Formats: sequence, C-alpha cells, structure tokens
Amino acid sequence: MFCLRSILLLGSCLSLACADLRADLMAAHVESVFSEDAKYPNASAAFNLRFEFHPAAVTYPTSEQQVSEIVKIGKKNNVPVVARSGGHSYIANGIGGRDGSLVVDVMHLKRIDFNKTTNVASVGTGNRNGDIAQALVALGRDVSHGTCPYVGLGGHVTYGGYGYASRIWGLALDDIVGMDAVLPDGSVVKTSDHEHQDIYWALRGAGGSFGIVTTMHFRTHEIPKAATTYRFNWILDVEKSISVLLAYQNASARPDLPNELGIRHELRRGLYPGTVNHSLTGTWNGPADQFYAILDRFLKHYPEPVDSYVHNGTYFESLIYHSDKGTLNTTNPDDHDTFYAKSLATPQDYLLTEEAITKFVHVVANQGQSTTTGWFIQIELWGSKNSAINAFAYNHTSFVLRNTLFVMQFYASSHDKKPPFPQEGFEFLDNAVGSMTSTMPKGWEWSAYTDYIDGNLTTTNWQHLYYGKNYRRLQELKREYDPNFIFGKFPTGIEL
Ligand code: ABL
Repeated sequence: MFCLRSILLLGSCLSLACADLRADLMAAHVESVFSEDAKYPNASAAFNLRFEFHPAAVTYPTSEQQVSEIVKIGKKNNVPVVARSGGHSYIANGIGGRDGSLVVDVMHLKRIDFNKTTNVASVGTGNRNGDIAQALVALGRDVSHGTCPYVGLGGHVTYGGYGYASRIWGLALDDIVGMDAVLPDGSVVKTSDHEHQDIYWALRGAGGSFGIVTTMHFRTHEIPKAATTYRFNWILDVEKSISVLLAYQNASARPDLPNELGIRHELRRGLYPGTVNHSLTGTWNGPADQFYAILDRFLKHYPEPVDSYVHNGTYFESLIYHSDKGTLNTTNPDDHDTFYAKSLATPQDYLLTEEAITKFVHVVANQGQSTTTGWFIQIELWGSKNSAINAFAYNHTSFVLRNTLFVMQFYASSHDKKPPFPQEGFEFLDNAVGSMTSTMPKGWEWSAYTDYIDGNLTTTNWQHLYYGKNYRRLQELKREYDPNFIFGKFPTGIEL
C-alpha cells in the first residue's frame, strides 16, 4: 500500500510498518503517540527548535517491564529505539537525532526511594535535576548534578553531570553505584561493579548507545553545612578581558584551590562596542568566613566589579539561585529555545597560551558584538589536579574527561529563541572555539563534553573529542551488545 499520507509522513514511517508498530504497542498496552495523533506535534517537539525530527512513535511506559516490551517491539519492527528523559539534548537526540525512531519517554518512571541504612537513593530516570535535589535535600543529602532543574537525569548522568559540587563529589555519574537498564535485546538487568560490569562501564559515559536506564542508584552525600552563593560582574575592554581570563586560568590551575569552590567565568556581549561583559559566579560550599580569602585569589587580579551579589546561606538556596527559575519545581512545561552550542575541554597540564586567549577575546569582542544571536560562554572549572572529577583514571568509566582544567560551553540562541537560527551564529561560535584550537601549539590536545553535544562536530574527529582513548573499547562493546543499532543511531552515537 502506498498512499498520499505515507508520502507526507516519509521519515516518520511507512504505513505498513507503522500499522505493525501500532498494533504491537497496543497489544502491549503501551501509551503511544503516532504521527496522525493530535498529541504528536507536542510529543515529538525538540527542546532545541533548530531540530525538527519525526519519530515513528513516542511511547510512555509505566514500568521497566514496559520499556523492555517496547525495545523488543522496536527490534521486531526494525525501528531504532531511543530514550528520552527530560528531552533537553542540545541536538535532539532524545527524539532520535533523526527521523523514524521509536521514542521511549520515561517520564512516568518517577520513583525516588532512599535507603536510610546505606544512604543510597534509587531514582527513576523520569526525574530531573530539580526533582532529585528537592527530594534529597529535604533529607539533608544530595548527589552531584547540574544547575538546570528541568534537565532529565537519563542523559545528564549517563553523559557526565557537572555542577558546583563536582570538585568535591565528582560528576553525577561518579555518584552512581548501580543502574537498572534495558539492553538492546530487551533484557532487564541490574548493572554495577558486580553485575554486567561491561555494560555498567559503557552506560557511564555513552549511555544512549547501550541501554535505556530506568533506575539509577546513587550514593548520596551530606549537604554542606553552609553555602555562599556569589556573582561578580564586569564590563571590560579587550586588554582587560585578556588579563582577567589569564588570571582566572592561573588561579584555577593551582592544585591547592579548595574543592569546596564551585566556580565559572562567564562572558557575554559587551554593553559597549569594544567591550565584553564578564562574570564570576558559583558557590563556595565551605565555611562562610573563608569565602573572601578564597575568592580573593581571583578577585585581586580583576578590577572593581560593576556590581555583585554575595549571599551566605544554605546549600538549597544556592541551588535555587543558580536554577535561574526561582524554584526547583519542574511541574510547568519548560521553555523552548533555538540554539547552537559547543564545548571545549582544556587539559589541566597544558594551559591556554596568552596568544590563544588574545585571539579568543578578539572574536568575542568583535563577532560577539555584531552577531544577532543572544549568547553566553561559560568557563567551568573542572580541575585542577585535586578535583574529585580528576581523581579517576580515564578508563574508570567510559566517560573520558579526567584530566580537565576547564570545560568551556559556547551557546548562542536566535534573537527571539525561535527558528531560524542564523548562519552567522554558527560562524561566531565556530570561530570562538577555532581561535583557540588553531592557535595552541602542536601537542596541546583538546576534548569536548558529551552533555554539551554538538552535532556539527560529527564532520570532524568527534569520536576522539568526545570519547578519547575509550572509544575503541566502546566500539568493541557495541559490536558485542548492539551490532544492529537498536540503540544509539543518533549523531555522536558509538559506531562499529
Ligand atoms: C548549562 O549547561 C548551563 O549550566 C546553564 O547555565 C545554562 O543556562 C544551560 N546549560 C543552557 O541550556 C543558561 C540559562 O538558560 C540562561 O538564561 C542564562 O543566561 C545562562 O545560563 C547563563 O547564566
């Protein structure tokens, strides 16, 4: 059968295959949305409106068992399966990163159980950063996680998970002690250091290529007794911009910088031509009376800020402040955006040269001024040597960044956050990254961060940038567990 409808829906699925898929999902009593359903436009919309893909169906399982059935149905019908947790993948990998995927939205897997004896939290992947933080902080505990409350745990954790406590606790994936997952053959397994170790290793760094995680088991930490939340702002000319970035790097690279300091340096469009706006922001999770002594290691090299905010308060207040939303509650729908983002991870044992920083600042002061996009660049401190993130060998998990000083995130939105995204926006960010990567001496090696995934990197050596020396083993495991690509058919997924 070939009808007009199937032509129009090309890319979602051809009618015969679709009919089978629908019948199978109905027989399994799985809540599903297909392209002809009224709910489809919403159900299939990406957070980043730069991408528009047409999934074969979007499913909403209510149990791990249903996830397993959906995976088996996808396999039987030859439709690649992809998990969506919060749906914030920068390149829409949560809806498959291409047309025709069977999306498994885990939003109903919302359980959060806390074991008071072991302090282990078992958390369904339908939860988001804000949900887990609210539940755990009420118990005086938390895990390492990022600042954005709406970001779902599935992708955030299996591809890293940086936050202001990461220098003390490690990344979110370092707080994992086990993951329950559905594998490409539909089997439901518990993975940990003791069971299915290979998959466990692969899930912590390249999750989407190997399984659908349904429950994450986290060790939890007592929350810091006090937290100082801060932001300092400057408007600086090119010369001063270069000098503060050099100072930021020098102060950051010192191995005696206490891990209780969470910090990032932000750049934005300068208020006046020829300037760049700068901020230092983050959380000091140590005793309040030590805050200025630590921050002065940075501030003494910066001019007087134009304004600042410093609040000695609680850990929870700090999460709220950095959420940008005034609340960690995730019940309202999140806003969409139309954006391009990239990352650059710098090695801690080879600092950016003054020449590289100078070229970067020129791009930011010039193109950053003329672009129509709204943008920010965040230079997160992951290192240095004594940071908990860097306490592990590169192959402890498949997540490879274990020798990083900074992860820089470059993010530009179209002027009204709606499509289209302008070509000059791509050029601006590519130049901002390229200004450094093309200037640094030979022998300096950079990487990129999977949680700030950039689809345009697929035209370069993304395998090396994202997975480094772990890529080969990931490929071996892919060959063993999923040679037919039930999972991970999206851009930047592990290839054979
Ligand atoms: C991230 O990874 C950052 O940690 C957030 O700060 C960032 O949020 C998101 N991703 C973006 O997807 C943005 C806010 O959405 C903006 O409103 C804000 O201007 C920006 O951070 C800088 O603080």
